[in-house]
Amino acid sequence: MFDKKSVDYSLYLVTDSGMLPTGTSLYSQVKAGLENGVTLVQLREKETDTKTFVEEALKIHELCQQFNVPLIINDRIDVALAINAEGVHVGQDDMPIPLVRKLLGPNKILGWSVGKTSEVERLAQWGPEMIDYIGIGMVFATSTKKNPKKSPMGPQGVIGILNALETSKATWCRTVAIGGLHPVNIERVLYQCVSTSGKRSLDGISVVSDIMAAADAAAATVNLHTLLRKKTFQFVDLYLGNGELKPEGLKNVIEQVKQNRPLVQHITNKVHQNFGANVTLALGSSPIMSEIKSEVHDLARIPHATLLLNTGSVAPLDMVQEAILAYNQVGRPIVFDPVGYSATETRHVLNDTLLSSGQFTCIKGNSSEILSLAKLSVEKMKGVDAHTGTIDKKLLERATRLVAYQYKTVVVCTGEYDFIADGTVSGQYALSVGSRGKTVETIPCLVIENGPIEIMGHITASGCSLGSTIACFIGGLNTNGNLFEAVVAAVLLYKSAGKLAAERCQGSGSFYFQLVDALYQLFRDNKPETWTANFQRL
Ligand code: 3NM
Ligand code: MG
Repeated sequence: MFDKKSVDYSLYLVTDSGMLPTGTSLYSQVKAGLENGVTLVQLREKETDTKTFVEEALKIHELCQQFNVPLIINDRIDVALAINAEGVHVGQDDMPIPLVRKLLGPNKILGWSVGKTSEVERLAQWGPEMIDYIGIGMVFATSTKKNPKKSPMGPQGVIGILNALETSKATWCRTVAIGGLHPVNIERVLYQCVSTSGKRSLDGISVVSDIMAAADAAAATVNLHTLLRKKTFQFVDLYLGNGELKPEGLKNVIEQVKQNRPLVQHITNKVHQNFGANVTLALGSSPIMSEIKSEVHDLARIPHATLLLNTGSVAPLDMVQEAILAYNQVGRPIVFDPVGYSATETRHVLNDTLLSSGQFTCIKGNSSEILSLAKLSVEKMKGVDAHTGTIDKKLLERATRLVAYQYKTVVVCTGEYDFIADGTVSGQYALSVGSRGKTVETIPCLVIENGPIEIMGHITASGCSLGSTIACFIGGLNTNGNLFEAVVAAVLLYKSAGKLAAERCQGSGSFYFQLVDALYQLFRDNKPETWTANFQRL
């Protein structure tokens, strides 16, 4: 007997006969899926006439029953009732939900396509008798859905929907993500899409083309099934600890950088290019300021290659996205610096697009940028500079933690106080259950207090070059080197060098050169015990 309370939403196949490879059929593709781990099927045939639809539905229903898998019918409530399918899925422009439920009765599954938090509020008002699950989308751009009325929401949009379900107490409602999901991005989606409270993660993923258009649907399904059962996303070939810092850690980081001499590809703004290259050289590393799309995969494969992506002025979007893909594919680090995030609508959209294009190892921003990313900003940014109001340390700590947790990355928030939080949660993810106690409040976080270095603000690209420094240190680690340790070492060294340079300089011009000298010297000496910057755990 079918019980809708115990449905497994983890791998939800939605059909489309319009994309079948030659030699396959709707039936054969669905069968291959069911034999290899599909847990739920939706018949979604937009172009088929009613007679054929019913015939197909009967055959597919019989097939699904052999595997004890429920069959959902898209949109056609009449067809669902006629063949006694287990449920119906409708979109925002289809029959109103209360009417669908009235026709279906209480025991059938009713699914709804959702893209906005206001839609979540409505389903919460209807209560648990109405919607059983939602398809959250579209996550990424897809050519499967013709003329979509919405744009891709990215993993951060999915988190917004999960949060809305919690806020409106729709605890019964199950969730799957849909739209442009493929093995290249599924781990990242499952990893990042945890509600901010840590209590809820996706119950599954829904795919059309990844299985329906696959030449080998069985292999495609096995691949998806494996990703869903994996528990760890090792997105970078480093140790994703839990904020661990060993006594010799900082010194060790620099030793590794000296030995490995990382290649740091900078995709960065024009003002930063020259200074960033010199800072990189001062830290025993090799800069390359390449914005050539066709070489990113070759560069990413060079041992210890690391990408610094600074959005102050940007290379063509497709080039940058290819670079993100290239570094992600080979598990090499990406440091992201969202310069002027939310200063203008254009920058906001651009940075969000890039943030949803890959998994970043570290995000570094000034306090305004991190506050905006955390959606805790009180004022709109003026240009690309950090805000100048009074410093609310609790708010900055909260913002740093939030961004780290939501993007599952290490975040550096710079200013008079620097905050560093590690939201990578050891790369762990799980369906449904959220983060198993790892929350915004409990992830590792520390503050570095080194006093203001006022003259830093009188030269260009001093913040951007902290990005270069972090990239050199992360990139220089051995395989399984400690990511958090490298980021902390980079910020401490950079701040200490800034202090030293400020004492030695005579003005902003000589500060510029003194800063390179101080970085060179502190790196070469490698005596963290002499650095002026210190951290405190929070
Ligand atoms: N619904 P693919 S996106 C059927 O956003 C459907 O509601 C979407 O196809 C939504 O896995 C989508 O091939 C198509 O990208 C998903
Ligand atoms: Mg529809």
